[in-house]
Amino acid sequence: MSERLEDIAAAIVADGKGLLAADESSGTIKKRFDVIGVESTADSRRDYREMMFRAKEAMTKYISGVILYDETIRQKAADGTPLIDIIKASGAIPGIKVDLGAKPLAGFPGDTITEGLDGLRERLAEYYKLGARFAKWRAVIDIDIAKEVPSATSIGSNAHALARYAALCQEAGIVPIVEPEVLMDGAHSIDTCYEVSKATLLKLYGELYAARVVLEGTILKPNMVISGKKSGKKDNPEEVAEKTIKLFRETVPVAVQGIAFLSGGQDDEEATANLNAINVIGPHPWKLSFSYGRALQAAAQKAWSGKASNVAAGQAAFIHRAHMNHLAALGKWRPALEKAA
Ligand code: 5MM
Repeated sequence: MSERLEDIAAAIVADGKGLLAADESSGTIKKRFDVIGVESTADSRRDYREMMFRAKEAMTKYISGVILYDETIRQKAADGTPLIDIIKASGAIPGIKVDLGAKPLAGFPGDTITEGLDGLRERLAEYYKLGARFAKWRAVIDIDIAKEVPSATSIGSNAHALARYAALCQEAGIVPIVEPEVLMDGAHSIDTCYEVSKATLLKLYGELYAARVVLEGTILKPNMVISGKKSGKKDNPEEVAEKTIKLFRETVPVAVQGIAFLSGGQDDEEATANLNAINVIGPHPWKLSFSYGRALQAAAQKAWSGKASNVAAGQAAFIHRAHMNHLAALGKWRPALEKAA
């Protein structure tokens, strides 16, 4: 495939395709495995991810690329085949999480700053040799208005780090997935989410411009505009779609190659319904697709539950969610398709 950044980015958001975010760090995957009663070991993590990467229908028809964690990009399948080769053989593009996590921002209680810029140039060169053609960096912006979270300093520092990361990626021939996640964990309203997301994206694109990042060779991985979980409010997909698109029209340059949403803790079907509603009100200047972690994997984890005898069931659950999100990326999903399956 072409090595041009623009072409790689375009392939990531090819019609009806999206990313599988399988880049849970060891701490996060342990939490996921705890829920299904599976011990998190190098082998269990390998078996679980191999199960997904070998789900042929999902990987060839619905998934354009996989975001990997450092351990996974170096791991071999049970039969000795490097996992990255299984991904490539299906036609999907391997990607890599390169941030080193969100840490408390000194002087700003409740805010975080994502770290990992030191030595990033060298790490990117190694990941390129290993076969990664895109990368991901996640900035985490929490909302707690009473505590003045997020601060302008947090938004500014995270946007600056994202821009430095993106420039280093492009220098290395790697497409940066730029993920400024405004969390949906708080008690805030959908309109507060819109305001904070707007301040974040405006700052982000200012920093990307200043860092001379070529937007055509980038993908934005944003949150949707949605009420905080603790607000107790479930927004209807049409409202989420209308407010999310309004936000992007006001902040995201048309030059950006594509937008691939995170699911952020939405239920599986909710994440699909919202993505579908967003595409139904198109056409839009960008492709709008998915880069889901939890919303693509939760059902598969449950069906698998760590048993070799459940691999086919785990793959079926993963294929189903990937298929539903493929349809949503095209604006062709219907609730009845869930029940039919
Ligand atoms: C898959 O989870 C990713 C890694 O999380 P940690 O660094 O906390 O282990 C995460 O960045 C993910 O790629 C995005 O948040 C999207 O995942 P969701 O589950 O929100 O769709």
